[in-house]
Amino acid sequence: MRDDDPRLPSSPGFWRSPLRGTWFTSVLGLVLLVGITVLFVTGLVSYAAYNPDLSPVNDQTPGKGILGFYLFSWPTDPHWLYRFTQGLHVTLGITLIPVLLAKLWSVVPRLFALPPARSLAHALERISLLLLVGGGLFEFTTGVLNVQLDYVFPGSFYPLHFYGAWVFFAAFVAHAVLKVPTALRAVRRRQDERDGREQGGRERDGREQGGRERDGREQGGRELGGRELGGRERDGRGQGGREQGGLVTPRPVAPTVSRRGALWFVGGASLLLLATTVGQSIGGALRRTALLAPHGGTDPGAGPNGFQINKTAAYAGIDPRETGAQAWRLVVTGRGGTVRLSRDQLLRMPLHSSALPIACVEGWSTADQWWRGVRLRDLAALVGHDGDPPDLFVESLQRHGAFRRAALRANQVADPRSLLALYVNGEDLSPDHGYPARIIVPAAPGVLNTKWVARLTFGDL
Ligand SMILES: Nc1nc2c(c(=O)[nH]1)N[C@H]1C(S)=C(S)[C@@H](COP(=O)(O)O)O[C@H]1N2
Ligand SMILES: [Mo]
Repeated sequence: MRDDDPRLPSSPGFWRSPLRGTWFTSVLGLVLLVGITVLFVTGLVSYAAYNPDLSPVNDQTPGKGILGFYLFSWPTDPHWLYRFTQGLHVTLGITLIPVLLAKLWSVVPRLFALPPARSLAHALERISLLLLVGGGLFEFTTGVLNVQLDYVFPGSFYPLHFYGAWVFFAAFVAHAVLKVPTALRAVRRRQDERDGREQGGRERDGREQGGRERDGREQGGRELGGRELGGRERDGRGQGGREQGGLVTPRPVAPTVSRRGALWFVGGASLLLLATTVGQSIGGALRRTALLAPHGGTDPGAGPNGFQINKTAAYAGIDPRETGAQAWRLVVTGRGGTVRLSRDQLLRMPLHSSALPIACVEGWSTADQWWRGVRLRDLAALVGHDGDPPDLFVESLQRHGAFRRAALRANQVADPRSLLALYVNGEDLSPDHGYPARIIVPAAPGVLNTKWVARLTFGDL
């Protein structure tokens, strides 16, 4: 079996699109360089925002070990912080899907190239490519499935996505170190050519020869308009297919679209995804444009409680009899002892208002809502923590489900905007938004805003 038999994908002649080449791959690669770096950083930040180092219940990736070295105290300012970082993470991730796919398509001949390894160094390079391609597909797939299908990996999305991110990003950095110089050169050279062409006005002539086959060698290094390809070595060393790192086909079929046109197509697909996603993070009237948003189809209704609902009371198994005035008591514990408070007793405490959003890990968020309730630090003071409140462990009436408990950090408890909310937008909380009482904390991820709160324990986490 010869590796130049064009019937086999391992042969450069098997891949015949004239679009492939260093310039096309480089443009996509540079977009991904920036985009994936932002995804990695916002992803790590999202993980830190859960306070996983604070309490086992927040720690969705218990075996992370040194990968959690960077964890830090999530701030409470600006109050839209998580709304921004996670909206960016999810929206950007979805928007980059066409770029990722186009990039993989543009280098697919290299992925099939044989022999699998010519040397130890080559073997290592190909293993890193496997981690890169596999890791990239894995991260994008798990991310999209989690957002769209609502926790298809029960309890295990976080470790998968988190470990996957580290593996993927390590391979990504290695790849970038090797390829960025080439990519920058390819893109810059293309700019030189464009400048030269404008001056010389030689575009017309060049174009007439475009796509016409003179010999395989020349063709390999040629672009549709007959212009020289970005990655073509100036000194003319090597053959078309080789000098391009095997990207340029030695047997091009007639082009149906220019490289530039193909890029516009990829960019257009990205913009379409962006336009049908971003509304979920902006909210307001734009919510309705978020056709791809996971909860895009459900209408939260109108009125004060008419903003997005994640899990309904029915879904969480909250029995209305447990939340009534007779049955429900908030149990607050601290170093000074335990108090049990009815909703009426809470309403007689000093009430405060805060304008804060709900921002879910899935990327959607609400505009600021007006919450009214008792400050968490006032509740801490009630059970012996005056002045300097400690960490807080919150438990819901809910009996099953990952988000029925959460731990808040001392800085979150101390913030005067952090409330045990009883009202929203001037009305009692609706059952679905957590009646009789829920947590709301500035800048925090939605998971920390526990609904149907039953018990607060200050200190000793
Ligand atoms: N008890 C309980 N509280 C919870 C949840 C839950 O499943 N159970 N989900 C959390 C998540 S993931 C989010 S994004 C917010 C959503 O709040 P909302 O439904 O009022 O918009 O509630 C949080 N509080
Ligand atoms: Mo959420």
